[in-house]
Order: sequence, then C-alpha cells, then structure tokens
Amino acid sequence: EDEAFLAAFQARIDAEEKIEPNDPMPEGYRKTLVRQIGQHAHSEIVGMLPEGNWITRAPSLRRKAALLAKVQDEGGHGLYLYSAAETLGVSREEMTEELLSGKAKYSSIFNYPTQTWADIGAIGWLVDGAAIMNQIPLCRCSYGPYARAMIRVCKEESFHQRQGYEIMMRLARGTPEQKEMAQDALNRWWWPSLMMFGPSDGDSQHSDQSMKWKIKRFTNDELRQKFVDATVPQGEFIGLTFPDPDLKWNEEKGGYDFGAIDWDEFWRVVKGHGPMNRERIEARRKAWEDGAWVREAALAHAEKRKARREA
Ligand code: FAQ
Repeated sequence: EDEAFLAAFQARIDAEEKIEPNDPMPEGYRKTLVRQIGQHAHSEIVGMLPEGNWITRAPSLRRKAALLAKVQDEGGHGLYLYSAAETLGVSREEMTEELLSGKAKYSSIFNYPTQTWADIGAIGWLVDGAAIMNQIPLCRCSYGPYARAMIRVCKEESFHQRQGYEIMMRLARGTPEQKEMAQDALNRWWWPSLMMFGPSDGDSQHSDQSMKWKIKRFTNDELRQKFVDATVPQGEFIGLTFPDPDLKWNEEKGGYDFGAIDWDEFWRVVKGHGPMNRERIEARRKAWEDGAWVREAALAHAEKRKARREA
C-alpha cells in the first residue's frame, strides 16, 4: 500500500464519501471493520442469552410478548451485522470459530447474570440505552453497509430502551419489594453498563485510527459521558439512586462527574473470567454443534441442485 493510495483513501474519508464493499481500501481499515462488526454481531447473539433466560418467567403475557420480540430483534441485528462483515471477505463460519475459540470478543456486559425480573428492566433501560448512545454515531460510519445496517438497528434499540425503562418505572412505583428489586438491579447493572463503552481514551488502542477513518465518531469517554448525562435524570425521575457516591452535577462542564470505574473488573471480564463467560460460550458452542446437521443438509441440497442443473 503506497503513500498515494493511502492519501487518496483518506481524502475520500475526509470528504465524507461512503466506502463500499468493492472499493479499494487499506488492509488495516478492512481488518478494523471485520473486528468491530464481528464483535458487534457476536454481542447481539450472545446478548440474547441473559434475557432469553426470562422469557418463560415473564410476569404477564404482555411482558412475555414484548420480551420475545426484543430478543428476536437481537437475533436479527446479529444477522445483519454478520452480513455486513461478510461484505469484507470474511465468512460467518470463520467469525463463529473466532468467537468460540476466544479470539473474537463480545461485549463484556453479557457476562453478568440476570437474577430477577427487574434485571430485564435494567438491561433494556441501561444496556440498550448505552447501545443506542454508541450506535447512533455508527449510522454515520464511513463504511456503507455497516452505517446502513445501524439505522434499523437503532430504531429497534430505541423501542427496547423504552420497554426497559417502562418496566423499571412500574417497579419503582410499585410495592416496597418491587422498588427494592428495581434498585438492586440498578446497583448491579450500573457499573457494567459504563464499562460497555470500552477502556478510557488513554488506554483505547484503536480509537485514534478509527476516528481518523471515521469508523468511530466519538471516543469511548465522550460517549460514556453522554450516557451518564442522559441516564442519571431518568433514574432520579423514578426515584432510584445510583450506586456512586461521587456522582455529582458539575455546572461548569455541564455534565456529571462520576466515580472511578473498576478497570481490573473490566479486563477480567473481557479476558474471559467474568461471572458468566464460560456459560455464554458453552451455550454458543452447543448451538453451533446442534446446528451442524442443518448446515450439512443445506450444503448437500445445494450440491444436488447444482448437479441437477449441470446434468
Ligand atoms: N467488552 O481500543 P478499544 C448490543 C475491547 S450493544 C468487550 O477502545 P474499539 C445491543 C476491544 O474490542 C454491545 N471488549 O476498541 C444489545 C479491543 O479488543 P480487540 C455491542 C471490549 O473497538 C443490547 C480492546 O478492548 N456493541 O449488543 C469492550 O476501538 C441489549 C481495546 O478497546 C458494539 O460492539 C467491551 N465493553 O472500541 C444486545 C458496538 N470495550 O478487539 C442485547 C460497536 C472494548 O483489539 C441486549 N463497537 N473492548 O481484541 C464499538 O463501538 C467499539 O468496538 C467499542 C470498543 C467502543 C466497543
């Protein structure tokens, strides 16, 4: 890759042109996108597990129908994202193998257990809320297929966020026991939600280059701050307390100050040692193995059809 090619590519990015699958692109750009879109796809699919755990135990038919639809949406998001990554020359099989071997990451947040029904509220409100904050800017990502996939994904995430917040609101205004459940869920999900945005800017290895290529439009810390500023008033509105004694409005910066994130916990979870990492990967491995006969049958069918056509 010579200087002239890289400069011409950067000029297209700077001019806000979308890069499309057959366009020439630097190998690093392609690899970064495969890594990020792959991780994003895996997150959606693994993200079905914590909430899937509550579908059979939802407290009413209405709640069950909404949760079922939400989890199904996540499956759909995973499929769009795998397809977007496939336009970069990687196959779904390869991506799945990387997930199962631990080479490809998925969001740390999905390695925490869902202990009560209130966790379903907290996930919708906080986890989908964080996902939206991170993904709205991705609708303007320089890579066309990823940017376009994000538009529909964000619309659906917005429904998910409201459904979660509404669960929290109802619990927070319910009996003392229900309010206690909502508070306990907030206590357990708040810090892991802040960790979703990734390491702080000083420790984020990919941010500078990804910002230059306009894959990312904001840094991890910028998005984390926006999320805190948007979410704290929502929690206070329903009478919940955030588990952070250092959380305080800062008039001067026009945002909240908040306490230090436990980065040791973050890296432990990212490296595979969170509370549910083993179960999550085991569930995906089982699904992949259980589906082997479907892949084999589809392949055999395609080969038969091809042979028939050629006969
Ligand atoms: N968990 O240099 P950076 C959802 C890794 S939303 C695990 O800052 P980058 C919806 C990172 O990959 C969740 N690993 O990296 C839903 C890198 O490792 P690598 C998914 C993390 O890429 C809601 C290393 O640390 N959303 O699923 C995490 O510039 C409810 C260094 O980090 C997306 O994936 C983490 N939290 O920035 C579903 C959005 N943070 O790859 C169900 C797209 C960082 O070199 C229910 N992704 N790492 O081995 C992104 O925006 C970016 O990839 C970031 C990380 C911001 C996540």
